[in-house]
Amino acid sequence: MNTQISLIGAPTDIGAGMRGASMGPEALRVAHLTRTLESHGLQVQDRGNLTGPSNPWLPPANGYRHLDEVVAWNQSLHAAVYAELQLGRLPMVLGGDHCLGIGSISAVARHCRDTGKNLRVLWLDAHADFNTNSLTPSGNLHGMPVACLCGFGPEALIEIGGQVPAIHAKWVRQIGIRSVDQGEKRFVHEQGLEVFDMRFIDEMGMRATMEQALSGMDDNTHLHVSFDVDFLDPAIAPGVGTTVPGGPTYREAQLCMEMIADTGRMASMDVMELNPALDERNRTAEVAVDLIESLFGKSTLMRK
Ligand code: 4U7
Ligand code: MN
Ligand code: MN
Ligand code: MN
Repeated sequence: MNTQISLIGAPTDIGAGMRGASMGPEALRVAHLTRTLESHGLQVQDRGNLTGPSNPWLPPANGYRHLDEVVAWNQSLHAAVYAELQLGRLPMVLGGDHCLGIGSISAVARHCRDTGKNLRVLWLDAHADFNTNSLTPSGNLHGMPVACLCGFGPEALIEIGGQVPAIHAKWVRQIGIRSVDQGEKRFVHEQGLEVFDMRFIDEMGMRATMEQALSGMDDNTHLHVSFDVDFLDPAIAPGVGTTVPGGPTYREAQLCMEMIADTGRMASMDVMELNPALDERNRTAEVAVDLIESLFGKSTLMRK
């Protein structure tokens, strides 16, 4: 795995239904993200925070809240992530709400086209994030990034990566899903997204789930992990705006991250939706850093 990590802060809650995810990047830093990664021999460059429009807190227009502002943040993030990939580094986006997955993953997809890599996206989330302006119950764009990346969304967002669609549904594996809206559910099936929902994890266990979700990759695969912190059970991760009960436990989440690390194929990632305004003494940020540590190969005993 690439040991050169670039942290990119994207401090905005422009796509969310609740304010506060804009403080996510700093909370992860306060939870010692850099020092923790460095303790595992990784070389970390913190690129600081991107800037962009503030949150005007307006109602939806044409089914989208804050579309222009969401476009601006994602264009800027796209450029930042793409630049790090071109430098041969592993970009780690510190969100920020999950609408930023559009800028991040469109950059990864563009880089994969440049280099002839096969892209695999692991979407760790309680939600499918596959709404469109006609399906969304909220107008919040953090519920639409996967659809936008697959080419369903407003022109200004779907074309950020220079090619529409930026990715194909069959490149995506979603894990931990337990809250999908009615119309969104139908659309997920129609488009053939591969979803390992909580029912699947309950029945098969995290090990078999991850074996399936990670199967079919090879030396030419670029693995992108988009980690929405609300993937985790609220008992261990209360600091998110959209908690859904019944998520992975601490041990299940650790195993999930360890199995991703074992592939050695992760080449970019996002940490999204952490909301320090709703957290308890930064404990959700600390759990997130713990899990990120496992994603980079920390395990209890030496395995190599
Ligand atoms: B997140 C929701 F209606 N589906 O679209 C919506 F339940 O990035 C929630 O996964 C979206 O946290 C959650 O507003 C987006 C809602
Ligand atoms: Mn999400
Ligand atoms: Mn979510
Ligand atoms: Mn959320």
